[in-house]
Amino acid sequence: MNFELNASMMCVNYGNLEKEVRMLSEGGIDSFHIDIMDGRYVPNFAMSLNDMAFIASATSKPMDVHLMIEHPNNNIQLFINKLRKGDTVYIHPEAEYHPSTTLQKIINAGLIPGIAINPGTSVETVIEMLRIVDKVLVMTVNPGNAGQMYMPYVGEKIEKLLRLKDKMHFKLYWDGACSKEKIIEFAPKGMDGFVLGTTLLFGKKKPYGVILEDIRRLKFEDEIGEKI
Ligand code: S6P
Ligand code: MG
Repeated sequence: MNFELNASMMCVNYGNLEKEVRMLSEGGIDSFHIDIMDGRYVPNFAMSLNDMAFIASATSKPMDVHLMIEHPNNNIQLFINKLRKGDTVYIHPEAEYHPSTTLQKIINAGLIPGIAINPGTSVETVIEMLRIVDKVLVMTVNPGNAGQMYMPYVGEKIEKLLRLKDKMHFKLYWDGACSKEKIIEFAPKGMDGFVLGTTLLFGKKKPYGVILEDIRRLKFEDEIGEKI
């Protein structure tokens, strides 16, 4: 089964960031998920520009930048300047007056445009943006912190987005409380990737490579119940 695994870098050991990046890279992670916060849009300050720039300099794998900041249009160029082709920038549409303008800046810079959808945000309010983004990040927890509870009501919205993704040409990613059970349930339905944090990847006393390999070897069932 084909899906990406992204490491939530706000969960790593900052005492040894370079080694963490190397171990994740060698362990087979697909991209580095960078949670940028401003203390206003969300009640936290997880990572910022310099953390992102250092991680980008320490690996050739893609950055997956999740901007949880108010009015990203005001500062988007700072991030764009430090990213490379193939990197993704997600904005939260409700944090911006004109989200399509900000997305256009991301597109013009040759980066991959994405939107992040909060648990309380409905598909209907972002439908036009689905036409212009390449990626959608579904928040399955309230944004701001790692180690939070999965919001079960988000499941129905994910099903809705899965039905739209081929027609509207976007890829769908999971962010928050991602467990093996959720990957087993949603990967076969067409989810393109999962952000891994404290639930599945960090603080487990097992090498990252072993955990990532275990996830890729999970057994999935297709619609007719056969192991694939
Ligand atoms: C939350 C952030 C996420 C978390 C990730 C952590 O605001 O966007 O990327 O870092 O969800 O994973 P977990 O398994 O600790 O919930
Ligand atoms: Mg995130």
